[in-house]
Order: sequence, then structure tokens, then C-alpha cells
Amino acid sequence: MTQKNQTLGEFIIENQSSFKYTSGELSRLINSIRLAAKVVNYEVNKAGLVDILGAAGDTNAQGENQQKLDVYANEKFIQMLTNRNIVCGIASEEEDDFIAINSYDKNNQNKYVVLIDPLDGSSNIDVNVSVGTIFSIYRRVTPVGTPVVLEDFLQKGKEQVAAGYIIYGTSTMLVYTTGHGVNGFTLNPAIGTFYLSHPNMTFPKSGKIYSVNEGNYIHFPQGIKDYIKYCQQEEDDRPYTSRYIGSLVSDFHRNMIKGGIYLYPQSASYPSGKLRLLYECNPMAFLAEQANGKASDGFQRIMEVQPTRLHQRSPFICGSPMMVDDVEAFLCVANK
Ligand code: AHM
Ligand code: MG
Repeated sequence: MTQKNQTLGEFIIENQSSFKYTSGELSRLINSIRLAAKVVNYEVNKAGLVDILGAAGDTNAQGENQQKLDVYANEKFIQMLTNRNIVCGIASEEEDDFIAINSYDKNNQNKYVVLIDPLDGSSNIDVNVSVGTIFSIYRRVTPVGTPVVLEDFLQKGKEQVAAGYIIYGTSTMLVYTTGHGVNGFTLNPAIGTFYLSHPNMTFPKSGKIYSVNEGNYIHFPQGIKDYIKYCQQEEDDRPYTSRYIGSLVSDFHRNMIKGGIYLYPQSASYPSGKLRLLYECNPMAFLAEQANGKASDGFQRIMEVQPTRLHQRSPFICGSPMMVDDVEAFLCVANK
């Protein structure tokens, strides 16, 4: 039974039997993520104290500057998942290609692949604003005991077995779903334990917050412009409040608790949207739907999109269901 103050470890064990496939493998996997989260949290929290900040000099697969903590978080998550031999493949936003694990070991019976954005919103670290880790878990589609292939990663979001995020904020939280609702755990840093603090998280049906980088306004599709003007009109419960942290996990987390909508549409710099379908949109969409919310690319359910590339981008509109419906209606009218 879900009860507040339960530790994440206890919760994982207690809920293991509700997984579709109960071999304990998924529990071990989530436990590894829990451990990596604590290690990364420790490093993120001391970022202001040590000279670890600034670009590492490398660029990631999308040609963007990497911060040092991006590199660190990427290494830690990959290490934790690889060393414990519980997954057969990993794809990371910070790596050009996927990583096959023990691919030539016929005894490797692991069936899960993990896709991860190790430190999302990392440009916020320099200014002491919260960042996050996003993860997404699928069952491989090719036979166990064989090397994973691209097809194992390019699955529709609706095939996800689990997804979640860690928010390194004023408190550090791990929020995840295995398809049975969304639960949030807060880290007690004094003893290094996550406690269930937010059981059964749900989006309010509607809200009064819209989160979008309005600096890109003139390049947005007409339907998005119309929706933003609608948010600003003085009518009924409007104008809405504009809140944009620029850290997807943080904006999503606030909107889920208070009611709101997050939008990253096409813009001049990002003609297909900025966010990555596999590392950002799909896991957040799975969480949103499990929390009674909605996630769309403006025209269709995000989790129905068939990925064709690992680092594919997509427009992303996510949050309280009535607000996402409104955006889709505005886009539909503008496109007629
Ligand atoms: P990143 O993966 O390079 O950190 O980019 C993703 C982040 C999201 O967390 C955030 O919502 C968005 O980019 C902010 O982008 P912008 O600065 O263009 O508004
Ligand atoms: Mg990211």
C-alpha cells in the first residue's frame, strides 16, 4: 500500500508485483537510477563551491556547448547502468550513438534499454537554477542475448515501460512512473534517502500558468501566437500567469502541481522544435498522461510519433489536459 514517508527502496519492492513482467530486473534498474541520482545530486549541489563550472570544451551530438556537469552526469549514469549489468543498451542525449552493453555475451539476458538526458537545462547551473535528469525505459524488440540495434531504441513513446525525472531543485526529487500513476520522492540529504512525499501526482484539469520562451514569438506558428494572445486576454479566468524557468523538468514539475501548460514550438533557430523526442518529449509525455495530463506535438499525441532518428527533435506541448486541447484547437483553426 502506498503510504507517505515510505522510502523509495521500500516502494520499489512493494510495487514490484504490479509490473507487467515481474523478474525484478526493472526494480534493479530503477534502484541503479536512484543511486546515480544521489551521486549526481551531490556533485550538482556543490557546483557553486568548486571550480567545476563552465564549458568542458566538447560539443554534444547537436553541436551545443557541454557544461562540465553534463559530462559528469552522463558518465555517472552510464557507469551505474553498465557496471551493474542490468540493461542491454543505453542511448544518451550527450552521445552520438547508442551504447550496446555486453553485446557479445550470449548469457546477457537483459531486456531493457534506457534513454537518458543526463542533465537537462544545464545552462541554468551557472546561475544556480534547478536542472534535471530525464530517463525513459523500454523493453528491447530484438531477441535477448543478441547485440541491441537502433530499432530497440526507435520505439514509439507508448511502448515505454517506465519513465521519470530527477529534479535538482530547492529539494531534490525523483518522480517516476511504471504505468501505474506518478509518484514523487524527496531526498533527505542528511541521510541520503528518498522518501515518498508526493503520492499519485496529477495535473489539475486546467490551470493558469503558461510556460514558453516568448522571445521566439515572431517565429511561432500562427496557432501558437493566437493561443499566447488568448492567455493574455482579460476574460473569464484570464490573463494567465507566464512562468518560464527554461529547465523543462522544473517547468513541468511546477505545472503538474499547480496546473499549467509548457510549450516549445517550432522557432527560427529550431524549425522542428528544440526538444528531443526520445530523451525529453516521450518520457515527459508518459509522465504527463499517467498524471491525467496530455502531451502533443500540436497535432497528434507525442507517444504515437514513430521515431526515425535517435536525436530527432519535436515541437512539444504538455500539461493540463484542457489547456493542451485549447492549443490544438487554435492550431487547427489557424491551419484551415
Ligand atoms: P538542453 O537539453 O540543451 O538543456 O535543452 C533543453 C532545455 C529545456 O530544459 C528547456 O525547457 C529548453 O531547453 C529551454 O530552451 P530555450 O532556452 O531555447 O528557451
Ligand atoms: Mg535536454
